[in-house]
Amino acid sequence: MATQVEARTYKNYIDGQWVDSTTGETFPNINPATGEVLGYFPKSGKADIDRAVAAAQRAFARWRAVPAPRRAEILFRAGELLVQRKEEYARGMSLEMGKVLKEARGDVQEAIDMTYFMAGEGRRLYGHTTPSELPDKLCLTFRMPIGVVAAITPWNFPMAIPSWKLMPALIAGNTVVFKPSTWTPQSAYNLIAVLEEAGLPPGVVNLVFEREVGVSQYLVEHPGVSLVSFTGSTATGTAIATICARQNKRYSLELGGKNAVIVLADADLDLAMDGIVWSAFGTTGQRCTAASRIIVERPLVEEVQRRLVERARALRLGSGVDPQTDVGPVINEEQLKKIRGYMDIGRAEGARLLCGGEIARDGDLGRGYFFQPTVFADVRPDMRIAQEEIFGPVTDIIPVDSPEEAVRVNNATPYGLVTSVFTRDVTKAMRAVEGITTGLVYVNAGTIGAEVHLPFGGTRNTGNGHREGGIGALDVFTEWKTVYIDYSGRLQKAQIDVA
Ligand code: UN1
Repeated sequence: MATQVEARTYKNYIDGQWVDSTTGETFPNINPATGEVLGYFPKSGKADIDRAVAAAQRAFARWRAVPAPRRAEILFRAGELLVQRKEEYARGMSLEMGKVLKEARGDVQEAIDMTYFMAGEGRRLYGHTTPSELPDKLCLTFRMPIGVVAAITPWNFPMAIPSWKLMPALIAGNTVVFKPSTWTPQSAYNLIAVLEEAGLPPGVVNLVFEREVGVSQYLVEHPGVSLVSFTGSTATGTAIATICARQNKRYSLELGGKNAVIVLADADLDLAMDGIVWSAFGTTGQRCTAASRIIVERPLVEEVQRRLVERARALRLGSGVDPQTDVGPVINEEQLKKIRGYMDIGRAEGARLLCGGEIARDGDLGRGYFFQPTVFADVRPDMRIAQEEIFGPVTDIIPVDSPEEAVRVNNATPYGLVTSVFTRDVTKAMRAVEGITTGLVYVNAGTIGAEVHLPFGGTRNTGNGHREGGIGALDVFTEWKTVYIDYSGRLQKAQIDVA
């Protein structure tokens, strides 16, 4: 029998020190597959936020003065440490979050990719030089850091999403107060431990765990915070935007999705089915990129339904660290209940449940939060199950009569993150790409699979128009300084001295 290791108690990281929270209280980190306690993390209060923000403010003056290529060296070292510890960190993530090990490795890999990518930016951070309208005058731009960034992140990508915020913030010379989801604190701890070990100076990144919404709100409202970067629900994002707007504070939001796979009548169905299964049930549907709508041209509807039910029923539920598992648990009881609630909503709206629909309780599954992979058929585009983000292993089949209708239905939700389209016809593919109004489009691939060096984000309620990833991420974490240098020796007036 395996010996039960006593769960360790972790600390906040403020001003380069691992410290207890001022409340003295902790919360347990729970394995959603088994209910086992993996560790205890501090419950922080407003005083901890004050200390973290003050440390970040002090560090800002020093950090912004470090040349960006030097800042990059620290990020490169952090990337190397993540490579060395990929397996250990992936396992820890799988235990606390539930995603299967190979996906947890992908999550750590995404953080590695982002760390190296942004480290590379340390020797670029390009601005512009451009001619002046006047002689003997030089015009150029520099990127400036903004100040203290509050990074508030969700549990579904416990290391990748924090890296999307921290790495561009840091390379640009900002300092950070990081408030990770309390459902996945271990991965946040691991990421910060690596940055510390890589040589990040005290105060540049501060990590505060908390469980009270009021404490997060206090961080958002804190006058010492200049930018809030948030990934999570649209409701919380809107609340953050409202606070920030009142304070004229910068904010960047990455919110929900109601993504679709479009299957046109000429699609390679074997390929499409692989894409659908991965996109609908990968990460137990808990991705903002998950495909919770399958929009199918009518001639293929019966066949897609039949194959999808067969594939969904064959998926093995279990702990993410078990190599036999295809689909892990959902994160917690609240999510489980929310997903369960959508079953009644879907049925009441007239959708037909083809498979799943229940909390899974067989054997050991009863110890955790498992939901059966679920497929609804006969779904109309305006049903709530086709409009609202469910964030679980649930997908809808929506029949349509033409590629044009498929694109119209795809675009008609409050969200706009990802669409994928399966077709063998390049003209149909390009027409769809043109007509689709989501921030990401895939042709002949699922809705999952964004790479860090390209812009990531969505239209409509999916965000506020910003993009993470790619060099565009730097636009969120920097402001432009435009400099005019006049070496004419006389006072030249733009727009006036035109003749
Ligand atoms: C998210 O679901 O919040 O493309 C991020 C993907 C991943 C990122 C997902 N690379 O699904």
